[in-house]
Parts: sequence; structure tokens; C-alpha cells
Amino acid sequence: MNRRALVRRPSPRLAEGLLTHLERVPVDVDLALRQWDGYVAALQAEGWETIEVPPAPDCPDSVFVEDTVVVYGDLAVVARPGADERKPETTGTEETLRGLGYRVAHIEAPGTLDGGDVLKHDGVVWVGLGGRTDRAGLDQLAAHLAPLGARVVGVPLTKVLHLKSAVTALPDGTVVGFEELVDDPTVWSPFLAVPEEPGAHVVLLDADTVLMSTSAPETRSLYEARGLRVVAVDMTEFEKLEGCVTCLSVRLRG
Ligand code: CIR
Repeated sequence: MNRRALVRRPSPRLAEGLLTHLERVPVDVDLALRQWDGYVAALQAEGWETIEVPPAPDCPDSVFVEDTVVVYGDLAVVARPGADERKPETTGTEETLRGLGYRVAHIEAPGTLDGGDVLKHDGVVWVGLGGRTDRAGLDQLAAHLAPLGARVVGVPLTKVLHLKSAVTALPDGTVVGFEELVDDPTVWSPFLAVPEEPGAHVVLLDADTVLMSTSAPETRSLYEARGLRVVAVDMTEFEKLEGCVTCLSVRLRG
């Protein structure tokens, strides 16, 4: 399988990134750049070709490229970010995906949708509602994905920025989350509560390998005990900005 991932170099203004649920603490931009390099190197070491979306230096949050698009099969649904500051970020992602041959659709005003609110697994697409994504955004996404056979399900989200800040899925479909921050864990079965917040964020690298943050060592052990291979990277500077491992890439398959 051809495995490629979009990434986007951090803006020099990264430290000005938006905050919703966290207090602002200083971000070390040089360290963030090194952590981003480490993230990209980890993807490459696991056999993923990385493709850089043109940088958006005027957009502090542009490194969180996941929020700009939802890719499903051969279709790229360009997001319409819920935060006005982030709306200009989508242009570069759209250009890159057009260049790669993707069909392109758009979330149109007044709907809003951030890619970080969209969790996909095996034909089901869960969309977090209550933060950056609204019902109109969800309905538009559902209309775009219906011809591709996806079932789109809205889920409540009030305690964290994005759905994938609360939950992600392991390769076997088990949804993992830090329970205090999950509005309604009964949406998912099986659901696995993990002991650390950053432990809830995994990027699937292959059928038995996940990428996660070094900030969640107990959860790492839990995953390894389930037979998963874990690649861990330092994410501290992005975590200060309510980002995590999922936000820094868009995986393309096929
Ligand atoms: C924001 O507020 O938009 C950024 N500071 C963090 C975005 C993180 N993205 C994600 O969870 N998908």
C-alpha cells in the first residue's frame, strides 16, 4: 500500500496559537521545530512518504494541518475551520491535494467543520459537535461521504477542543479515551479508558503500530500489553497549544 502523509512546517508565530481550554504557557518555538522534525522523521522511518503543504507563516496554528481537510477514499473535503483565524489555512492544503489528483469538495458557509473533529474507522465517521464543528458542517460532510458508503454519526463534545483530542481508535477499532474528557463514552463499543490524557491520541501507522506522545508512558505500556508496537515522540510544545500527534498530519492511503 502506498502510504503518504501531509504535514505542514510550523509557523514562526506558533507561540500565538489559539487556546480554548488551557491556560497559556510559554511555547519554545525552536524546541517545537525540533519536535516537528522528530515527528516527520518518525513517520518516514515507518515507511510513510511525507508531503509538505506550503507553509502558512502568518497562521500560528497552521502546523495542525489535520484540521484543514477530511480525506475519504479519493475525495478531499476541504474544511471550513470554526475559528476565523484558521480559515486561510485551507488554501494550501486544497492546492496540495488537487496536485495529488484528489477530487475536491468544500464545507460551505455558514457551516463549519475542523478535521480534528472527525474520527473515521471502518466506514463509520464520528463527528464531534459543540466546539469548532456545527450541525451544518456535519450535514454537508455526510452528504459528501454518503456516495462513498460512509455512515456519519454526530457525537457531543464539550470538554476538549476537538473530538480527536478526546478519543481516537486503535487498529482493531477499540476507541480509546481519557474518560474525564469524553462526553459520552457509551457511543463506542468497545471503549477503552486510558490513564493519561495524551494517551488517548494515537496515529495508526500500520495494522499493529501506533504513534503516540512520550507524555503518556503508562498508556504506552497498556498498548504494548495488547500486542501493539508503539513509536513515541515528544510533543510538549504542541500539547501546550491543545495539539497532539493526530493534528500534525493527514494520512493518505491507497
Ligand atoms: C487551535 O486552537 O485550533 C490550535 N491551537 C490547536 C489545534 C489542534 N488540532 C487538533 O486537535 N486537531
